[in-house]
Amino acid sequence: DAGSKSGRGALVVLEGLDRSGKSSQCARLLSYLEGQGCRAEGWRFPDRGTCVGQMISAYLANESQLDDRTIHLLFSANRWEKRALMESKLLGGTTLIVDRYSYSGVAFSAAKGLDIQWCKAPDVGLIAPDLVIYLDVQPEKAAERGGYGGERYEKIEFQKRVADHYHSLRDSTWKVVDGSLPMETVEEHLRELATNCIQECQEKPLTNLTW
Ligand code: 2DT
Ligand code: MG
Repeated sequence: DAGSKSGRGALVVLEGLDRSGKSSQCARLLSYLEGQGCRAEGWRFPDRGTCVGQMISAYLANESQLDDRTIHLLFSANRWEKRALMESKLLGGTTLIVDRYSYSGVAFSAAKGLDIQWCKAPDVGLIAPDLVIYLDVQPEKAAERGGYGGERYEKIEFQKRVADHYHSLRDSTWKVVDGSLPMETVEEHLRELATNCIQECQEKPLTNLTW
């Protein structure tokens, strides 16, 4: 019974290319955890509901143009504006299942040619995830899945460069799950990974992202 004790919640992040199945799996994982009596919320970045998020959303829809570094900093600011709420939720015992985080920030901007260290810097001090699940799907396979929605970045050549950068960001908190497996199999893996993580981090203090 994950999360029934009084410890803090876990910060669980799902990462992967567009059409890798993140959003569906986040929703499935969330309803599973809730069904287990675990206090959990689903979050996503960019959070398009804030003022900064609306600027990001217009940029992604090609309704506005922004300099590459400017949009990078807006994505980071969009996480910073949620940091305090994130911390209070986690300390209050709520687990957060988050669809994209700082790794998307770095991988997508670095795929444009920006310096990786420069890309990482503004996210130093955000809350470090307890678990990062990378849904691994070949860019070609992801593109086949009903195509892309037409937002900026939803192009196969670009997604291939993003995949390379994701690869170089992997560290010990990452678990790579084969996202081309049947949806139910992926779901099973995620349930197990998340449940273990929630149990293990209850007594651990929150830490900050240092890269
Ligand atoms: P969604 O399709 O998941 O809404 O993402 N992105 C996302 C960045 O370039 N930097 C970031 O920091 C984040 C969180 C990935 C919209 C697109 O925004 C990209 C896809
Ligand atoms: Mg998208």
